[in-house]
Amino acid sequence: MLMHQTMRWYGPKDVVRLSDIRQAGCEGVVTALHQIPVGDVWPVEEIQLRKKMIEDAGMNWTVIESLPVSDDIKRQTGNWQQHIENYKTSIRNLASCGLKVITYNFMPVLDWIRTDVSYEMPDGSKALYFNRSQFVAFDLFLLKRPGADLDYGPDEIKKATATFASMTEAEKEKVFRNCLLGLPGSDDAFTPEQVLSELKKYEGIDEQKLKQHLFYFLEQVIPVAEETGMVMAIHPDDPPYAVLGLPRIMSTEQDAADMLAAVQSKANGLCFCTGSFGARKDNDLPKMIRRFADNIHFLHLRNTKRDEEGNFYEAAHLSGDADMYTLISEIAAIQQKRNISIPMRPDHGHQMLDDLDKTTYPGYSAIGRLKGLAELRGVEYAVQQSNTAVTS
Ligand code: DNO
Repeated sequence: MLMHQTMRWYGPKDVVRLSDIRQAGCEGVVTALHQIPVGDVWPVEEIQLRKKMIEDAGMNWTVIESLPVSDDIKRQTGNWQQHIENYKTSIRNLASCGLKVITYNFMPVLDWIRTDVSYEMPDGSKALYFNRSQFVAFDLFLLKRPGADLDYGPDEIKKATATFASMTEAEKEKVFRNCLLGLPGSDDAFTPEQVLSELKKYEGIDEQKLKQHLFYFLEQVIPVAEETGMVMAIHPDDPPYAVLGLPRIMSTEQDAADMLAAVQSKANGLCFCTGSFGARKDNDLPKMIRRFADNIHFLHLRNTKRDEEGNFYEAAHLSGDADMYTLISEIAAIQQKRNISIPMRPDHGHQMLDDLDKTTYPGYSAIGRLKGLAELRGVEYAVQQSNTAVTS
């Protein structure tokens, strides 16, 4: 039994077409109704419409990425109770259309963060990159977040000061823009004031409180998921630690264990992102896959290359710090034990070949992901064949 191979599709406006994804060998796509404001209900008609588009292209849609959780729910402010009710309705609507897995995250304000979305690799292809020192410089000198200096040690501040001094105005502007790409809700550029006001809304919410809010949310929605046959899959923090003074609570093995213990149900699960968890050296990925075997409902397979300074870039899928062969062998064992095919997608890909001239969502060009998928598929096939050889 092989993983269910998919790619993310951003909807009809995506430059990558459904036919491209199909030709890459995918059986399905994962997508979301990005046009619906966060917090609102996803109506059945719109879900059906999207589903038909995908089926007409010869693929299926079983995984949602993402049904977003509003910052109001994360903070328990404003319309949060209504948003939870709406979330439950959306789960019911999605289930009634035959969908199976809901991906979401509980990161405050920002989703993923990179300082560079076109980091040139030695062969001329481009990758996503997180430069720790540039990020600290962004926080201290571009955003000028009050109290930021208390979050970093003297060495780090010294290094960021030197980094900042060496940056041109154009570089500063680029880093500022890149760091805020994961700030959802608008295509317009954000001003430092706007960002600071979003951060301020989290004042008084520490890790423990944010965890309580996550657990409350799960207590509310997991019974609905159970009732309707849906499963929930939380995406880990990216990068996996606190940023900009915001708490982050899905970064480590312990975080995942706490969440699964808080609401015990098969429907309460993980989107196991090897790239996000893998950006931390202390996350033992094969061990985590074994430990959370029954609650992994979706896989993002990606590799990162870390250095001692806290920088990392997104390496090719089979390079980097994670041993993809071992990870896929662990996944194959879970699939066999659970007798299921877990949905996966090659997460991100390098911008390369003809895609260098196209503008796609950072990390989501067609050819780089196709290459990643082809490599991952090859590894899985080999793992499968050698397992069969051993058991026959
Ligand atoms: C980045 C993605 C994330 C992910 C969300 C899930 O490329 O992996 O944006 O979709 O965090 O809610």
